[in-house]
Amino acid sequence: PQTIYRKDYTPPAYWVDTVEMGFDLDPAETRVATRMTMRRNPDSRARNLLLHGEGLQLAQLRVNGKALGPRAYALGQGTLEIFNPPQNVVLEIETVIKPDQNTSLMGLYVSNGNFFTQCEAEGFRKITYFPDRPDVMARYTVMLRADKERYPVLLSNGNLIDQGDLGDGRHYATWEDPFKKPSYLFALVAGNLVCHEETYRLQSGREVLLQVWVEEGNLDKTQHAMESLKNSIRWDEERFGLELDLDRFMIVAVGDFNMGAMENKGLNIFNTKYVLANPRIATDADFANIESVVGHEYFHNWTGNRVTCRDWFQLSLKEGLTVFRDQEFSADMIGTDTGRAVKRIEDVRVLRQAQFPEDAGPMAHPVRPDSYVEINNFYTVTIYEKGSEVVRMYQTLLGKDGFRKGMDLYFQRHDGQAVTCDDFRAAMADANGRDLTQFELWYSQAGTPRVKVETRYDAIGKQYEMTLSQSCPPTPGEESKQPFHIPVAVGLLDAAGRDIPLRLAASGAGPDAPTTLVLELTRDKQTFVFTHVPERPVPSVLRDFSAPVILDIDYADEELAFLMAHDSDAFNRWEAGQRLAMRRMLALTEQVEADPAALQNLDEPMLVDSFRATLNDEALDPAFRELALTLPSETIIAEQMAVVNPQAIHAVRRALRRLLAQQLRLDWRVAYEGNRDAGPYSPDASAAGRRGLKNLALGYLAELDDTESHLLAQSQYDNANNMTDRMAALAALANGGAPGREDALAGFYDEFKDEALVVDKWFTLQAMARNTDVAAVRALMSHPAFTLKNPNRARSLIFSFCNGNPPQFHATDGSGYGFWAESVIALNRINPQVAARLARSLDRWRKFTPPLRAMMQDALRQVARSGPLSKDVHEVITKSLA
Ligand code: LEU
Repeated sequence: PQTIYRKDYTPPAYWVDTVEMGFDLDPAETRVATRMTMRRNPDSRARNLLLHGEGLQLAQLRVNGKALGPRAYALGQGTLEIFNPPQNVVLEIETVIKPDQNTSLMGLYVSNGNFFTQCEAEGFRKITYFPDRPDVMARYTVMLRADKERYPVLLSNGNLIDQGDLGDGRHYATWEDPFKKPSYLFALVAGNLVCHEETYRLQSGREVLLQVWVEEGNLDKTQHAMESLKNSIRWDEERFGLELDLDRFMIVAVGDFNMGAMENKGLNIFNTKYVLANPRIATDADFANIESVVGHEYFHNWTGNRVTCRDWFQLSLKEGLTVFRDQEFSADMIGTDTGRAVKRIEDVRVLRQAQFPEDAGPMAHPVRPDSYVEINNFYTVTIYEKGSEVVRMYQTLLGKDGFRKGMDLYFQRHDGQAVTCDDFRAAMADANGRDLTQFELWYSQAGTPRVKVETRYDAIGKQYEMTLSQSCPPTPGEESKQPFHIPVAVGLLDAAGRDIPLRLAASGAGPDAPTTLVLELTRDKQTFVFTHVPERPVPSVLRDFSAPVILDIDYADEELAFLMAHDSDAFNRWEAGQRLAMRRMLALTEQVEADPAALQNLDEPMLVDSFRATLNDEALDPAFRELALTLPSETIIAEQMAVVNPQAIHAVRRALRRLLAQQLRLDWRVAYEGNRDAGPYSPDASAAGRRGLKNLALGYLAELDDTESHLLAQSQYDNANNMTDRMAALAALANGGAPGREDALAGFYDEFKDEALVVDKWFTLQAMARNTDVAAVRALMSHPAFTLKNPNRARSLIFSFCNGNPPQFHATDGSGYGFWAESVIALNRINPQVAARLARSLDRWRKFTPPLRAMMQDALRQVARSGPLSKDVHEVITKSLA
């Protein structure tokens, strides 16, 4: 497979102005007739017209009305090249495709008898030959023809301009998208669907039609998605002055989908997981995810669709920015300060859990990559979540108003264009009169920077010096790094825990000194001097996680406990507790590795006391307490270690959880009882926070695996009026030896066997349960409800096991790795994109203890040798082994 480089970008030889398409939809054989008007691009030196196409049968090819002779064009590997066409071209192409054999779920495919498309990044080429690149933008008119009874609903982008009967039991619908768009935003849906529709009045007074389309029987699960959509529309008007530009906006849910959702113009297509919800089937986390994904796709309408990417190296231009927007949206929906902090903590947890490891592993890449083999492999946490952090740093550096000015200028300059990350940065810089040249390194250098903090207090001069230095480890292809432009938000606490007003030596002392200052670290090492500091302070550094870096700072245990109790920055309060717990867990892991009996008389008074204080602090939001009382995950602990022994990490974390359960038993009980809600279910943040804390308490108590905890879990399971409480209770039962375990699992399946998303949960819960080993996973794979073909189902069992059950996946006999290799190989034949995601579960193999490392390497080699691999899997495995 060929590597594509960013530096090789050249503009297309031809622009496309209009595209007219006619689909004769049939699952076995669909005919696609396409007519495009094209004109030569004066800025290109290429003579030939290059189109992309994959897996197509070419039935017709005409240029300006004339069929092309065999020497006028060439069909290559995934391409169709037309030699020396005239200045203006009307290209007519007819292709034949087989949607019901398409298991890749890219291009046109069938799911449960209905037709759907997925074209980002390069799926349109599986429908017809086309210059399938995001800088080619055209106006589309699409006519769908299909059997009326089987496919009563026919949808595409934009506005419905015509529909009617074709007489022969078939009907048609014609859609016109008034906006020009790249091919990756094309979509069609055809089938037997029903919709929840509402009209909505925009701030301007214009009325728009909103629709959420689902399969029959799911209408009672659409309310939350609809509310989320209306909230998104309002939020984008208020926060960014961006209005919905269409008269109709549709969301369609599909059960077979590779990713979360897709922002096709006016016709968003969603994984059912991010649409369908009611209290019976969805958890608080599902409700929150739906809100954020609906927001994400809606916000793409401006950041992605109206202004799109010049090429796929710029993917983060739209994704990082849109994740930032959806994160801000979710935070604003909660509204309170702690609510915002809770959201921030959750987002940072994701970053540390998934992106930091990626940035330190074989697939590390910059937010704007320089090369790729398969673009699908670059829909990563780096592009999305780190990309969002990069966008957030503009806001931290420029302020909320400055950021808004930058956004306004970005749209003023680039509406209707396909642009680059540099264009975005230029808009931010120019709108604020700032030089953001060095900031570019966040886009071009991979790896997580480390920032080291050293301090000195001068009691006589009342000065406090803070020296910040930065470094960044090498990543594949980048040996040494230049210093980043890092915003470091800092506060100083006095002995009573109050914020000290901050004055920097360089700037004159104003009357109202702020209590948080953003220091700009731009060199390897810089010293900042605070004046008028009356006593030796405790520093609170990187408040609200102001940059995606690892902070090295030497705190005494007492200082961490102090920050946990007093920091006015809720993020750093949480962070202090995590640091304290991490420090203890790393020390204990080392001890266990030296002496397996080390955990026998475990006593951790400092940690237990600080947890008790947090747990019982009624002034703290329950949602915040839940996060503060959750120990860092095994993956996050592993990332801190030079050599990873998953069994030791698991043993330590588990022992600490048991210890906290034993020593705080009554406190957990009180928290459990105190956060029970009798009334009807509501997914709002405050109710969800109470449930979260209550269920955390249940989880800790379940560590005791005694009759009392079994009864508690069983009674919650039996009496729950919502899925959040049911799942928490079922997990508590499934992880231990409760007598009701098997009955509960069987009963749960029986009750929900017709709800695919709940069956997914059932598989996931078992995949992650403590005693589920590879043999148990294999047994679950032979359950009639299991299939590799449905991505959600494959993820629910296989991914959950490989990524979410470290002690079993890393079983010392290597069985987990053998299972992983088989699964990657099997999925590779069905769905390369999904297979390549799973292939990444061994990314960090070099970090493990030598026996595991060797077995992981074998498993990787086994996949490498297994026969023809998709580009997707090949790239991941090759880079892993390199
Ligand atoms: N653009 C989509 C998103 O919103 C991803 C696509 C590949 C389905 O993240």
